Amino acid sequence: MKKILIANRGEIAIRVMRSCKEMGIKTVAVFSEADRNAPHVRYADEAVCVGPAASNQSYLLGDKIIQFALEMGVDGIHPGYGFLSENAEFAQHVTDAGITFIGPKPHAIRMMGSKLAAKEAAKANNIPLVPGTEEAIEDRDVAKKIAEEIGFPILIKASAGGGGKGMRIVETLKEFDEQMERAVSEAKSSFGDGSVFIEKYVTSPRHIEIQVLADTHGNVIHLFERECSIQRRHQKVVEEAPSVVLTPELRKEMGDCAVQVAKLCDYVGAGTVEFLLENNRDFYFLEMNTRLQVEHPVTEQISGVDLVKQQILIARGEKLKIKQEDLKIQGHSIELRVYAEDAVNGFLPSIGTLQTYQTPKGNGVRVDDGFEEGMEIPIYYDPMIAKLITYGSNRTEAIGRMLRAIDEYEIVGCETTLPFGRYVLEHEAFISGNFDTNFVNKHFNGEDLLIEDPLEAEIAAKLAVYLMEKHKQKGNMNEVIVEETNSKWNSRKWS
Ligand code: MV4
Repeated sequence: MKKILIANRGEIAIRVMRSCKEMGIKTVAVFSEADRNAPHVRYADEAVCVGPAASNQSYLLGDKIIQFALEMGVDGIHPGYGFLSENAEFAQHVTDAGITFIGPKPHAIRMMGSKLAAKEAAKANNIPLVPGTEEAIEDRDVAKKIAEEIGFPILIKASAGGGGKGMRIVETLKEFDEQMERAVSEAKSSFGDGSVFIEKYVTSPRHIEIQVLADTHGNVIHLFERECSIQRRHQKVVEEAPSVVLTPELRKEMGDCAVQVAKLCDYVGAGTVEFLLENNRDFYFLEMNTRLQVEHPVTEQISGVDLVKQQILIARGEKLKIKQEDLKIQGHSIELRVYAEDAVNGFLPSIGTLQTYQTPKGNGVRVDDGFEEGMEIPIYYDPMIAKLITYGSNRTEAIGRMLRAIDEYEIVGCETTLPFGRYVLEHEAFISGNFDTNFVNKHFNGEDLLIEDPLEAEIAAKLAVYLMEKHKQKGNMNEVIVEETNSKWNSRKWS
């Protein structure tokens, strides 16, 4: 493979090109009219404009991209994540054009794209699943009976969904019909497929995913887990590897399961198998993502493996040189996604021009970004500015480096998730590792970020709790405040 076209933009396009460059492979960037001056365009050896700003007129035009690839003598296409990365038809068209698709075969993409097909195959191989229906719901009354058997709350999921899209929680039988109707119509309009199924809603799990690599010779390995429980509206914000709760035994068990899932769809390339993990160590297979993921760098940091390089070697038909026994977790890595969003106001997009943009540097800090000072954040695409990744010999060191890097990061021109990241990494629940998928809802209020000084925040929180307790005892809040504030403030007995 001598020339690779990257059918993507931003940080991931640059990330892929970096590995290409290291391997002596030429790169071709594609870009929309909005990205004419973007860093990924300049980083590439050659670049071609595919169309107007809107994704469906540029980055999603698979056949047009393939046409350009043919004209430019490209022999491999890397899709990155998002856009065309999990489009089986695109993968097929690339192959039909005589170009290597750097990713799995169309049938694996298709099978894992259907959550029902994936679960059916997993079940046939004794992979643990969340209790639920095995087929698309045809009959509302049958479904209701099953829901009652499983026990509420239940989740309705779209078979063509994934990543939390088209998911609905049903708390009681009373809501069932209404939620089912909504789920089906949403699934139809969003995915063109109204098939839905039911699962028991696991209320406080951790979201753990396992990275796998599979070559074309039947060798499959896993590169341990990523802990991805810290999400808001099914968008991950903080990820880390390894997870603080996996024992070596559980890691092996989940890793073996992930390898089995990859084998049962004849997987090729880099993929991720998602699980829910309960407090009692029960785990369930959820779905498989048939692409390189946003958070792949934390796995690279702790395993020492360049995942993009491996994808390319595998696509060339080479045998995996890495053996499962050779892999060892080294240290700890954390990723914070830096979004152009205002966490104080419900994570609303906060676009603008990056008047100041200075990235942190130094020991154990990696920034994967696609922006530079003076650039405007385009409204057309995902508002992620950068991924801030830190590495340490242990978790404490990785956390310390992340907090230091957040302080060094200078962004003026839009709100970002950097202050939110600091809030998470300073939170007792995060530091102790005692958290689950409810972390953001349970522990975060936008207003928490308005208190700058952590000591001040701690004092305010403790005072509030103390005063509430007194209030309950005395019944008169004013009296409590005057009395207690006067007598206790200086002695800090409540701290
Ligand atoms: C679930 C679940 C609980 N029970 N399924 C979200 C992403 C997608 N891959 C699957 N997801 C979940 N599926 C059952 N049966 C919990 C999640 C989930 C989640 C749910 C609410 C709030 C945050 C979450 C973060 C990760 C996963």
